[in-house]
Amino acid sequence: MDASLPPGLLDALAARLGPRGVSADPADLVPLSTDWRGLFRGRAALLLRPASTEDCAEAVRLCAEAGLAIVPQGGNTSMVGGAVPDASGRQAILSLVRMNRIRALDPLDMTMVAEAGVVLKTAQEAAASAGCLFPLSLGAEGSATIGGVISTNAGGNTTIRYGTARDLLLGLEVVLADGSVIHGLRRLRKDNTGYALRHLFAGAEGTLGIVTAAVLRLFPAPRSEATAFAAVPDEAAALALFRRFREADEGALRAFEYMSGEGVGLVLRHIPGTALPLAAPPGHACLVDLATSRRDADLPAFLEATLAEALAAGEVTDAAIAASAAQRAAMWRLREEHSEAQKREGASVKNDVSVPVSAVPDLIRRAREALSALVPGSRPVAFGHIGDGNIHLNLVQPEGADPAAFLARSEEIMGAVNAIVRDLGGSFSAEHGIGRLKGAMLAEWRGGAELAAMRAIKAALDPKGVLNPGVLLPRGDSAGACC
Ligand code: FAD
Ligand code: 2HG
Ligand code: ZN
Repeated sequence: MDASLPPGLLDALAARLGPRGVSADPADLVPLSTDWRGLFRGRAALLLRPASTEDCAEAVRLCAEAGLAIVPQGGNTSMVGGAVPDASGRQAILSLVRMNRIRALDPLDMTMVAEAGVVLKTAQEAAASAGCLFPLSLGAEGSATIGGVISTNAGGNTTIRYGTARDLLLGLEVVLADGSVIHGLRRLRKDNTGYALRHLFAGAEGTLGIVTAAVLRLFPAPRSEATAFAAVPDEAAALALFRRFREADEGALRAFEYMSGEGVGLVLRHIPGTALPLAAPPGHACLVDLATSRRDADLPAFLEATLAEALAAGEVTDAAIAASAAQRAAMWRLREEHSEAQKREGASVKNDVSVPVSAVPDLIRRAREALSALVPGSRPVAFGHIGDGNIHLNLVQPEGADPAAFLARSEEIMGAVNAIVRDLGGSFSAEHGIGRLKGAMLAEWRGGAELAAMRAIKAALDPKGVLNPGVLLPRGDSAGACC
């Protein structure tokens, strides 16, 4: 146990949360104190694991009273170090993993009430078993939690059709920084009763409150699906292909993802069991994913006909259509394993940026040139949600280079991409958020009245600075002096 813990706090927490609810054991604390990318290695004072909203509220109240800061954590898959403590040893991790019940699911209301610790994939499966769809989907869905995806307003692969996590949120239960609870689990489609507080907590990264449960929107389950992996000549052709499908049947498009040849190559090299469904490695590729709940739809025929048109127009050079669910899953693996493959290749610097959709080809071309000139021998890997204008413009270290020396240039690398993004009217963080990584960028890009409004909201809801200090708002911007 850390000697700097306020006297009596551990006993009070243990009395309330029980033996499974509190740990000061380094074997529990250490793995949860490092982020998925290995960029932030913190030191936690305690691990709190409440099993109910009431216990969570009481734990927050006790910590706030004792002046111990709290870092909410779900699956710890944050790409920006938002869910890990700093190195002070004076922050407690509050993990929601024991709050993992689906409280209700109503196929007529088309809603699900899920606790914050429910894993995203479990939520998808629960919806499917009731003949419904919970559409949020991302590579980390086997670990990411409902509380985490709401708190980061996660996007992922289906945003073009269903929006981000915020768009899927009807109601929210939240523990505030003083331990009081907003009981907002309303299953209403229409509810104009004052400020839409749920939208404030979505994307707040645990700095305004702790999400304990949510009412999520469901959709009809698809009756027909069709997926293709297509080689395209360049980024402009990828966008033209996206436009072609959108114009042909926007309602059928579930996902449309872009991958550069470099990224696909890394997946094939590092991820066992992956294989290219095309005759030759593509310079650029798209994954086209269609789904509908219509009874009369023949999506495979529509996919084939539209790809044939694209082939004739020179937008596609080769394509494979999945003939089974296994083939569809194999095509998706080529996309979803991009992050893991890059991790196995060595150090990489990530740029999760967005620009107006029309500017994507310009963004990728200019960033590739700038990055190759900045770090000779490095490998730009562009991939992502092209239909949202959200491209992950990652830079993988030169082969054989020292990872630490390469990562030491992160700011310079992110700065080079951000300069282009700014010129194109884009955003420096499209879906991963701010976390501990991008607070300075937030101050630079959203300064003035926008940042002042954010500070005012933080000061109003968390005057002592108990919740996730050092995350989202840069240090010095938290209202209180908790840590
Ligand atoms: P954590 O990482 O545990 O936490 C994320 C943030 O939310 C932290 O600031 C944390 O303090 C806060 N938080 C967590 N739970 C709560 C809660 N209950 N109440 C209040 N605050 C809370 N993101 C995308 O948007 N799109 C993608 O396509 C995508 N793909 C990914 C692929 C991989 C392989 C990985 C590792 C990550 C990916 N991410 C993606 C990033 C990540 O944001 C998401 O995985 C997810 O939203 C995080 O959920 P989590 O439960 O792991 O949250
Ligand atoms: C994705 O779209 C995620 O796969 C992760 O947002 C992106 O690893 C990354 O940079
Ligand atoms: Zn993404």
